[in-house]
Amino acid sequence: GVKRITVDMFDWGRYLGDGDVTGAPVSCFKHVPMGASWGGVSEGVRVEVTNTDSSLPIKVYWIAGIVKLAGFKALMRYEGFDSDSTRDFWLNLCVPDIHPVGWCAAGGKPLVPPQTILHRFTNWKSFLVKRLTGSKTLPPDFPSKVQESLRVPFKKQMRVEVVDKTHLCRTRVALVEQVIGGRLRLVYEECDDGSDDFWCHMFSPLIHRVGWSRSIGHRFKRSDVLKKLSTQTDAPGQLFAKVKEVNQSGCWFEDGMKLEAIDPLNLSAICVATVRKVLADGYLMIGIDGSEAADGSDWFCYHSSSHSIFPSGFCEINNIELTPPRGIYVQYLCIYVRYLCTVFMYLCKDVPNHGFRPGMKLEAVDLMEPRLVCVATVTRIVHRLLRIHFDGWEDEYDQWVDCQSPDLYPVGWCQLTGYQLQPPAVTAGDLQAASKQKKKSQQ
Ligand code: MLZ
Repeated sequence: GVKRITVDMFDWGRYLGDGDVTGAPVSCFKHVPMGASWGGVSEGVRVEVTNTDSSLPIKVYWIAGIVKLAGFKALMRYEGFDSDSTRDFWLNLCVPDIHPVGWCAAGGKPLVPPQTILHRFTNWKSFLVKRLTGSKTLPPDFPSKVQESLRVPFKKQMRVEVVDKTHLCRTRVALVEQVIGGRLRLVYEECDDGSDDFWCHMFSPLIHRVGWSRSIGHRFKRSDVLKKLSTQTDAPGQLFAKVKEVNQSGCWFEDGMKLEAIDPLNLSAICVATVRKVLADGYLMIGIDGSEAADGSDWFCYHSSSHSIFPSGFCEINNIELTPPRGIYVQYLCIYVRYLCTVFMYLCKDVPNHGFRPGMKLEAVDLMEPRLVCVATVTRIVHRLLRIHFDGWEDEYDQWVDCQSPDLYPVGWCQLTGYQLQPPAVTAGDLQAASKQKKKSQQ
């Protein structure tokens, strides 16, 4: 069985250790702070950081180089330690007080060698000149760029339309109650105690400007709130993620067409599904075969360009277990299948050079409980589709997620934004092993 253990502070550094485990690079995540401008950060880059290996009564700095990168976090080694790794330390490169080389000199800050290696050299100045010549550092505006990229345009009290988590087929108006690192806590309107909330990223396909449902013909729960508070405003349309424009002339989706879709209620499964209703602007209402409520209350909306729907045959071609429809056998319409394949083969080819590799660690939202951002691993990659495993949890919790999902974050994102990170679940087996280990080390 899996049990959740509360850990005060999860330590990514210790978890990654000094082995081969890697974190997915920040450049894999275009929606995160610095995601589009991480290019210059690599192993070997030198920065000026607080020197914690000093007994001086004032704050002093020293130069350190990146030994290994894992998301926002870097394993650092003070200059002068060379191949000695005993004082290596992990650092989040986007937290304040990390500076490009030259910052101390420019601002008159003391650059003092660590005490442990003070005896190794006599002329530290010439040592530094020799070491730093030709080495790389961060761009001078790195810290200000980080601050700028942490800004979020969504504000508290803004109104949005969001999927109704109890009726996926419709949306409701909700108010932004909290903003952390681009993730929004939304509270449905007409919910007085604030308990009926929903977490999602500001670029999530589940949120829209107020008025969106009506404009495309999506079901909507009207709220009977008569008067908006003067503090509340509709979030401006340009804040929301844009969908691809689609050309609906000629062959297009029609009611009854079959396809394969990630089950929104069980993201570890790709299922046989049916187009139930074609809405405007390229949106589709989809039903998972065999699990549909008679009134259509479990249909859900995917845009036709969504990377969570696939042509019939996608799973077979890619050796993914397809969840067949529950209930009676359904005869599929081959003529549609062929047509859909043509449309989708084009979409499937649209595989960005995302950079994810199996085994990479990251911080991922558990979309079944979207408040939770968890320690996770990429375990499979099918074109642009990633299988995300939550460390310590059984495989049935796994989720299929598109490589550009705004619900995936690099190692260190929670620390950077102040979001709480869910550590790996600890199993009874782990605990036994840990206690054996402890006994062994005490002997
Ligand atoms: N309520 C659930 C949460 C599971 C979260 C898993 N995240 C990967 C439980 O505690 O079992």
